[in-house]
Amino acid sequence: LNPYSLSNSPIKSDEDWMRLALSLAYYANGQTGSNPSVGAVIVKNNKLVGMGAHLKQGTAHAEIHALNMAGDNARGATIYVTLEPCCHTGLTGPCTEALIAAGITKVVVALVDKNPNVEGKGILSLKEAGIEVVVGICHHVAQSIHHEFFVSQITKRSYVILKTACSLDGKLALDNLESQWITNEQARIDVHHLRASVDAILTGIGTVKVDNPMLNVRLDGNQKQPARIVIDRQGEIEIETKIVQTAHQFRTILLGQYSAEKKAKLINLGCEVEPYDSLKTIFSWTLKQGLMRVLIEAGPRLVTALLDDDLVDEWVLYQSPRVFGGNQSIYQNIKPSPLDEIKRFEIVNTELIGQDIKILMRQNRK
Ligand code: AOF
Ligand code: ZN
Repeated sequence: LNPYSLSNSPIKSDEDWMRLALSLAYYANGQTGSNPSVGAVIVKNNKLVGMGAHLKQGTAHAEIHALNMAGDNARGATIYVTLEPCCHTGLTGPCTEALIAAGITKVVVALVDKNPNVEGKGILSLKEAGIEVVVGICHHVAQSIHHEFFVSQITKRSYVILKTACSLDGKLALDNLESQWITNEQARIDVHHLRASVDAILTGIGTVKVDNPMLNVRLDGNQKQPARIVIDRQGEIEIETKIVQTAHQFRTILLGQYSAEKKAKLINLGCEVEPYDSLKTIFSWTLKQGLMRVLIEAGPRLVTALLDDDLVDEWVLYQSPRVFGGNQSIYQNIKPSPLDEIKRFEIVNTELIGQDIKILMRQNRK
């Protein structure tokens, strides 16, 4: 959802300025680890005097960049921010104090921050300093840009995106495992765009054994590669697999128990080795690692376990209009639900990619 739209009036409204802040946030989305890619714009006498975006976790927040650009012009000016300014010290200091010190007189915010360290307290401290605060301008667009951040603040773990590709009858392959590709070439390119938008891709040892995948992004001009995570509880991964052999090139995390000798070999090849505890703990660990969006590309066992544990926040389903027959289902036996607890996703978008259908779905977590 690109918020950018041109205003044709020389007198800009609060919505116009907020849309500019949202554009900055939109274009920095996906590069800020577990932080939101906040955008900020400073305006004085209907003139743009400063702007900024949070570009990378651990570096300055959007407001600070905008204040630095505005300099003395910040005194008596209005700032438009896509998210409530923070009032705590995390990896950086509180933005509220910087805004107060710079003499900002009005703060327009799209959304209240869901981070429990902030959540309304930023707005309160601005008001206490005599600053006028307006909340809720363009909040729908802001919600969509900061969606993954908000969900991860509620669940206290990474935002989990499940990707599945199957035939009409829910199969991932023919019984003789002959068809390597379920979906068409265009849909496969689409998956690379999906990969490029996440911080990590997680799979199970079963998939590594069967497919020997690279799990990287193969698109022209792509700079950012997601980390690759393999659940390998019994420490079975073979040294010769592509994932291990390319661990120096792409961040690779193996979760499992290994003999001291094998562990040393894996680390020497560039792998990180961590113990496996449970699916839930993996995703709280990944969030702490700054891996906010985790994409799951895995086989029936892991897919089923994720659904059973209600860990799927978003589901991207590619379906080919062919009937494979046989037994290679993309699920195992998912736990039966009582009628009133049936898991339900909201369809956000459907798209025809060649002759495959792509359905984007989300859980409604509030
Ligand atoms: C803002 N402006 O541009 C961002 C905010 O560890 P820190 O210091 O970077 O703080 C991260 C938290 O700050 C993050 O969880 C969220 O609540 C807020 N992000 N706040 O005022 C910004 N990126
Ligand atoms: Zn801040």
